[in-house]
Amino acid sequence: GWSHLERQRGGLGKTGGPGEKQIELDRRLIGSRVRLLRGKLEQLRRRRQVQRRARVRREVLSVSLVGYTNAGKTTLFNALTNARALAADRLFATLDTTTRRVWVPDAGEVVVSDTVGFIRDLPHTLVAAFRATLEETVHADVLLHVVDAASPVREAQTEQVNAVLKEIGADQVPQLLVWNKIDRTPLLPGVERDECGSIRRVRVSARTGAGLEMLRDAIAEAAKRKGATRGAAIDQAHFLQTH
Ligand SMILES: Nc1nc2c(ncn2[C@@H]2O[C@H](COP(=O)(O)OP(=O)(O)OP(=O)(O)O)[C@@H](O)[C@H]2O)c(=O)[nH]1
Ligand SMILES: [Mg+2]
Repeated sequence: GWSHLERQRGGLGKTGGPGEKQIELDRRLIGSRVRLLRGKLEQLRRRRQVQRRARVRREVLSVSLVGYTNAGKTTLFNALTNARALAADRLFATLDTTTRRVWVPDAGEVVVSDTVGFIRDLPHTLVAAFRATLEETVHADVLLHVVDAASPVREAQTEQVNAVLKEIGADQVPQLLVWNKIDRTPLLPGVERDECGSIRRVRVSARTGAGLEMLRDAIAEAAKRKGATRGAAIDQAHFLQTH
């Protein structure tokens, strides 16, 4: 309340009148209140963000496009999501993460993110800025690692990207290799699986659209796997509660 106003009245001030003192005191009180509220609001905002992210992670598959710069991530992002993000034949055409929700048949809603490209020997000052934009990558359910299949150094670029992923702690996120730009190679669109039947690589052309249906199917498969894991986690929780 403002009862302190009464107590302060009576001319305690040596310089200036009592009113001036009072204004100063009020300012301090209001200042600390504002600081407290700001802190609380910030706390709430963070909590909301965390909850939203958890919700997003639980209910929809999140897919991040990663890869060497100029591999065609943004072109593929646009092709998959019907977005119109800037794709250009220059280094670092994309400087921040862009996210779109898309509906994939058999998978439901999927959140797809385009990210900045990786490059060899990135200047240290840039590394920090890039790390921040790539932070979300760590939380993705699946990484689509886009490779320029027409590049003579595609293997080295792939390794480079994997090294950066490891650096940012995203090397444990399930990865799907996407060999892009096959229109500039003799390669045909297709899906390659490992001994366990898991999809290892999809060959596509983001430009012509070749292989994109297979890529969508691959994403749907990943979504089903996530759903299965989620089901298992729920069973586990139920088991722990009732026994
Ligand atoms: N021929 C061919 N060119 C492609 C294909 N996909 C992308 N490109 C071209 O490759 C260049 C780079 O494409 P982007 O989509 O901007 O590449 P990015 O990986 O997003 O690049 P950064 O954002 O700089 O990391 C552009 O000129 C695209 O038109 C493809 O499938 N075939
Ligand atoms: Mg881009």
